[in-house]
Amino acid sequence: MPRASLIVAIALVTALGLVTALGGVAGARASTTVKVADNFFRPDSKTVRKGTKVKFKWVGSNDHNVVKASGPGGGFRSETTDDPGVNFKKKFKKAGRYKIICTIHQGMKLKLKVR
Ligand SMILES: [Cu+2]
Repeated sequence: MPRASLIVAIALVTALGLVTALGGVAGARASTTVKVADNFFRPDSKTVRKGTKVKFKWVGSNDHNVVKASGPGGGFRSETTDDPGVNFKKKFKKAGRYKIICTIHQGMKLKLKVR
C-alpha cells in the first residue's frame, strides 16, 4: 500500500473512533437539572426524552421533598430536607405525563412530560 493511502486509512479509522466515542458520551449525558426553590420548582414544567436522568437541586432554605403524585410506573419519594445541592435523582424510563409535588408546600408542583 502506498504511504499516502496508509495515512488516509489511519486518519479515517481515527475519525470514526472519535465520532463513536463522542456519541457514547452524549448518550450518557442525558440528564437535566430542576431546581427545588422556596417554594416552587424551576422550571415548573418541562419535557425530556425517555431515559433522561433528572437531578433535583435544592437552592432554597426551606424544607422540601420531591414526591410523585401521578404518572406511569411506580411511585418515588425523596427525603425531606433543607440541605443545599442535588439531594434526589430519578431516571425516567417510561413516556407519559408526570406530576411531581412537594408535600410540604401546597401548589409546589412540576409537570414533567417524558416523550
Ligand atoms: Cu416545598
